[in-house]
Amino acid sequence: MKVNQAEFIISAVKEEQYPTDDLVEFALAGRSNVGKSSFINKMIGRKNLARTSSKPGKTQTLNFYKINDAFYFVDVPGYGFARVSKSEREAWGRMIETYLGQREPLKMVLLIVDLRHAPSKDDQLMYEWLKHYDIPTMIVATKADKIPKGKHQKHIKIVKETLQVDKNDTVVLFSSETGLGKEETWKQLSAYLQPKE
Ligand SMILES: Nc1nc2c(ncn2[C@@H]2O[C@H](COP(=O)(O)OP(=O)(O)OP(=O)(O)O)[C@@H](O)[C@H]2O)c(=O)[nH]1
Ligand SMILES: [Mg+2]
Repeated sequence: MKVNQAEFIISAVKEEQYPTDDLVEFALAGRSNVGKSSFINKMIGRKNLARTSSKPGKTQTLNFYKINDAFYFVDVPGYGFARVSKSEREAWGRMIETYLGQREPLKMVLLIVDLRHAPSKDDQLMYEWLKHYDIPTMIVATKADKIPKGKHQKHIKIVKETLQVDKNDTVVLFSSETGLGKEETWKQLSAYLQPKE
């Protein structure tokens, strides 16, 4: 996939703010600080269009990035960030459920997990939730550059077993540092980007 154009469109917290041009959307979900925003930047070849931070909790709103005037990446705030109040967590839950559960242009959720560690309880709950609502999901195991190549498959196996990944769901090994997995991910996404008949 050649990305010629990428622009930030809006930070949304409620439905009225979502884009209305009816383009396909791919959402990035995952634990806070796992590398969702970095994933977007690597995929589109831009250093810092999606804001990243070494401190968790950087992305707090649904951030819509329009790519090639053809589709959106939607950066979803991460979960599992300890320093938030109960009411903030509830507001987060409502925002995410409304978007992921009801958004018609949303074609696929990319659940980003950290290849170094077994998926957390929250990762498991998120995957189960996505499966329960029949939302097409792909697993992206990122930060692969932090694990020696010889151990990649062992870690992928732990990811698959811990999440009990459906055999029809793709699991991609990824690194926002090296670009590993970028082409494979584009291949998966391009299935949803065929021109309309
Ligand atoms: N080595 C390495 N570091 C990464 C990778 N992806 C992300 N990081 C680092 O992890 C930290 C968090 O990355 P972000 O992309 O901001 O994470 P996020 O999931 O968007 O975080 P929130 O917005 O807080 O939910 C940053 O310091 C990144 O540089 C990767 O593939 N390899
Ligand atoms: Mg982020």
